[in-house]
Amino acid sequence: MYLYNMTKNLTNKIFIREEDKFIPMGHGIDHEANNSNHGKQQKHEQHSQHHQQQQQQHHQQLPISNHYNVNLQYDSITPEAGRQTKLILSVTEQKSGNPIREYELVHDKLMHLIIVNEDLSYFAHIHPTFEDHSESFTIVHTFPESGRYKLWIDFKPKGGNQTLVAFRINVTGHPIHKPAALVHDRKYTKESLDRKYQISLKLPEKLAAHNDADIVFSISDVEGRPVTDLEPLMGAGGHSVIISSDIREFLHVHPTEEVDHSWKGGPDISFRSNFPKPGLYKAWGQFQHQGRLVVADFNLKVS
Ligand SMILES: [Cu+2]
Repeated sequence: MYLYNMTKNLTNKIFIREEDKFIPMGHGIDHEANNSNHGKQQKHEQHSQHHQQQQQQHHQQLPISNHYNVNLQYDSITPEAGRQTKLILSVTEQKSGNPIREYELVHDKLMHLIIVNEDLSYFAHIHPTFEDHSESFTIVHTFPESGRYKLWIDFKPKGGNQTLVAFRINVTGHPIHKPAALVHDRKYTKESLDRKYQISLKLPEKLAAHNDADIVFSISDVEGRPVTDLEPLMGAGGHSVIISSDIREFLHVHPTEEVDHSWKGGPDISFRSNFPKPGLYKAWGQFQHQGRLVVADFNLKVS
């Protein structure tokens, strides 16, 4: 089902952008509060390079009446690399066209926004803010390079269905991003982006599409000592987002185990995933330790 955005240009500076595709829950993503297969998810942000995740679950296709339209507007009209772009997101009930003004928390946030570029070399997970008495969420974001980006927005209207919507946008300016194809590098131990941790990924012997697979992130310090006092991130032991190399499939994965606020854990955090099709994917794992966000990414091949 395709949504589209209208141009509602009140100031001549705000322009509603093309929409991509409405993704019914259960198609590539899943979110559900009480799915036995996942526990939680988390999200976090880091400045200048945000990362976050969510979880995936299995959902039924929603009745059409419960679908929503989402408008993405941005200011300036042409997002430019290295410059702040204000993103404005508003949600309306598809049938009535009424704006949605109340939302439920999903993983501790009212709305999650994940941004990647075309080759998945850039990843951000940020949380637009909802102003009281407002009809829209806003966030200011700076795209690092020009090129094509894809945005996924995840939210749950009060009493409604958790919804994931994707948009594509083009960013102009410099530097110009030079896309590099994702490769199956078989590197399953990496340093975190801040180089303070070592993260290993343990995979089943065979990752096959349409089968549940437990993927396990194991977090150690730089000397290889296992970290056993990870903290909850977005109400979970960690978060993982997995996106296919063609940037069509998006999985929000939550750990298989739930945690409360006093939780300390690690070094292993397990996520149950179900890949919708064979191919190459990139997986980001996000964790929190001593108040710091720990992020690493891996490339996975699914047969
Ligand atoms: Cu989020």
